[in-house]
Formats: sequence, C-alpha cells, structure tokens
Amino acid sequence: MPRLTVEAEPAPLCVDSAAAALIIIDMQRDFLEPGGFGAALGNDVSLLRPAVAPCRAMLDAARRLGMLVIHTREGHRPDLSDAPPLKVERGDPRHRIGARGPMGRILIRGEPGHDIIAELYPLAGEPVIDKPGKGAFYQTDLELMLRNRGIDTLFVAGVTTEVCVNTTVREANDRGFRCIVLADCCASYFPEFHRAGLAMIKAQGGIFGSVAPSTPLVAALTELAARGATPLRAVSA
Ligand code: TIU
Repeated sequence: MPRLTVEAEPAPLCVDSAAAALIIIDMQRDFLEPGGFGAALGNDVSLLRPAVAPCRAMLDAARRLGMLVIHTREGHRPDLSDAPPLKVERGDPRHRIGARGPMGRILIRGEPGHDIIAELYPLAGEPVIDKPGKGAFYQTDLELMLRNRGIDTLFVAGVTTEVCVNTTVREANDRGFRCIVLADCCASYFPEFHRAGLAMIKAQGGIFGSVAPSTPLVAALTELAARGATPLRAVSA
C-alpha cells in the first residue's frame, strides 16, 4: 500500500493513502461570495478567500492520485422541512435561510448560492454530500460511504474552521475516523476562531485529530502519483 508520512501536529503520522479521503467542507458560493448566507450573517466573506488556492492544489493532487474526494454542501429543502425553526429564525428576516438574495434563496438546495464555487467544482463521480446541519455525518450517508470504501483517515479542508469543519471533525472522531485538518485549506470569518479551532483539535495529544500544512502533503501526493502509485484498493477480478 502506498504510504506517506504527514508532518502533522501534535505528531507526524503514517497514512495509507488507499484508506484516506479528502473531504472539502461547504466551499459554497453562499459562504464565499457576497450576497449569500455568510454575508447575511454580517460577515466579511473575503476572509475565506485565502483557503481557495490551497484547497485547489490539494484537490488537484488528490485527483491525480485517484484518492477519494468528497464535497459537502450545507443547505435545506425548498420547503424548509429539514431546517430547524431555531436555525431559520436566526437574524434579520430579510436575510434568513430561504429568503431571496442575489444568488437565489439563501442556503436552499438547487439555488445558485448553494452550489460549490467554480474553482473547486466537483467532477462527475465525486460524491457530494448535502447536509442539513453543521456536521457532515448528521443525517447523511457519509459514514456508510466511508465504511464501504474502507476509509479510516480524512484529510479535511473547507469552511468555516470553527463551525462546520470542527463539527465534522468531532463527529468523525467519535466514529473512529482519523482526521488530519489542513490548516491553510480552512478559513473563518474570525481569524482568532480559525486559530483557536485548529488549536482545539490538536490539543491534548490530538484530542479530536491532527493539524498539518497542505504544501508538503501536496508534494508527497504528487510524488506518489508520479511513481505510479494507486491509492485504490485492489478489486477482485
Ligand atoms: N457561519 C459559519 O461560520 N458557518 C456556517 O454557518 N456554516 C459552515 O461553517 N459551513
């Protein structure tokens, strides 16, 4: 099996790339572009942009190697039947979930704002998990998908660090999946929450997971791909 060493904190890790997946959390127009949910909550969406290029480099490297790539989107049905009233009623009624904005209805599946940004758009065949909550495991088939494919390690990227990334990592940790959060591939509307969100994951010997920079990992994955290593588990003929 193609193995790689990841210079993570709190300690380096040895990863079997065949049992690893890249999960990119909620890189949606609604969070990254003006006029969406993130902006409706009063945030400066430009603070999330620095994560886009590192995510793209990691996505390209994972694709080159044939590593499983999973995308997630936070959002709700048009009738809001899967949205807790508590979540919908938050904030100014003109800018709530389901309200009309410049990118369609805010955080509603099928609307332009709900879709993933062009730079990181999923390829045909890459699973997209539509989730109603912050965590990617809550009310989705993500766990089933990972177990069926023998995945035990997740490289985690996306937004925002302390909300949907942290919630997903905590859910994964409770289910026995090892998470390696790619620090520069994540971002927050609150830089101090980004730092604290990463610190919380790797504290106490990696209580929820590990944190690593993406650049050395991208280089290692690219080298594996150049050597012709395939991360795909052998399939019986
Ligand atoms: N508001 C905020 O920081 N995040 C969210 O509402 N969702 C995600 O993090 N995806």
